[in-house]
Amino acid sequence: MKDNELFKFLNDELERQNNSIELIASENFASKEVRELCGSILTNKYAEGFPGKRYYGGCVNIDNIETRAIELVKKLFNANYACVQPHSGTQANMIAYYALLETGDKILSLSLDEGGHLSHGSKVSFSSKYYNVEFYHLNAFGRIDYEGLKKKALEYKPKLILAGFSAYPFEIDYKAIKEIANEVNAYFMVDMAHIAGLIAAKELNNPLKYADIVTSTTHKTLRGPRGGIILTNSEEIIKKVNKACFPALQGGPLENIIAAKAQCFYEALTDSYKEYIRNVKENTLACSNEFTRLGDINSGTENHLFLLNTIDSYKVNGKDAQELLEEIGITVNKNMLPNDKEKPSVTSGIRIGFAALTTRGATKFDAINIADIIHDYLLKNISKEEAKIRVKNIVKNLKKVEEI
Ligand code: DSN
Repeated sequence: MKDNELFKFLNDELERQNNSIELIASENFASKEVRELCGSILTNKYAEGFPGKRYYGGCVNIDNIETRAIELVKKLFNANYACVQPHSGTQANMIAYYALLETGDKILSLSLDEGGHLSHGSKVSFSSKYYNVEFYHLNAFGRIDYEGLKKKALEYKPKLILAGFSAYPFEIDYKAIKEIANEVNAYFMVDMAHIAGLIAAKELNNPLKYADIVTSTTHKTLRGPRGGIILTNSEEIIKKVNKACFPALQGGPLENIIAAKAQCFYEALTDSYKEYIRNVKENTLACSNEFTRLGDINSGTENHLFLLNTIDSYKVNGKDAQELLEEIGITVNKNMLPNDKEKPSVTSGIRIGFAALTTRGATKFDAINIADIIHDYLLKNISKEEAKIRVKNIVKNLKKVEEI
């Protein structure tokens, strides 16, 4: 029997997704096949353990599914070993730390307000409670200060150096960080959650060449179900990771989600996915360039996202910009800028990404048009009504979310 109230909310959300311009850089629209597997009968099965070593009977099909996911993700990222059970990106990071570190060990990472992630040592996260975290910084151009990172590493002697960010628009020099990690005898970990799709499509460098351990989500640019993965080329590390995953930190794996992960890895190996990722990059760059042409201050981009400084461009803080844009059907998130003077709940800018909208077929002309609408509306050059009409004119040509 259906809870009609609940299903009404589901339909409302479908309508919201179909009728708005989704620019949150960490979101995407999963394929019908991914969604079908998420909602499949696989959710019925307990399968604590790993393929061939389960604590329950009846796991023959589940073993085939999880093995398929492992094989596909290894092929996609050219990795020797994979764990596909982490429930999310934060869980994947927790499992990676637990596998490699002791409580109180030192981590060197980039702080949240410079583009890092909560689970990389923010004071409100478990990561700063169980580990000693020190941060490296960006330079005046908003890029990683590798010299500063090296200085910090030599002074601080971390056991793990972490790269991979949630609001960093540029390529990362993995080789440089690995050399620093080697000098201080630290593990080198990369959280590639945001850029996994670009790496899969070979549009950004693959960290597996240098990192000891790589974590990711599967639902951002990778366009799969919500979930996490861990990759490594070291047999010793994968053994520790699997033990940390189960039984230390997680219970029964979500095999419906693992099947959907396998489907997303399968999709990401296709030529059409590679073309999609090239379009994501092209759209993101076109939008950022248009803001620059209009005189609006933004970070520029080499991947699927960029930061727009709304306070200096329009005298509107990030929180207000997010709210104003939501009123006209454009969804973004407020985001700290490097050296932001505002609190995380206010911020001086927004983060813009094109992974989701490109899945719906948006072109670089749409991306340019969107920059123009945001510019005109936040500068109050046009009314709310006019902005809404311009948004609708873009949305009406996009693919329906349920048809992806
Ligand atoms: N919340 C994600 C993001 O928006 O980047 C990271 O976990």
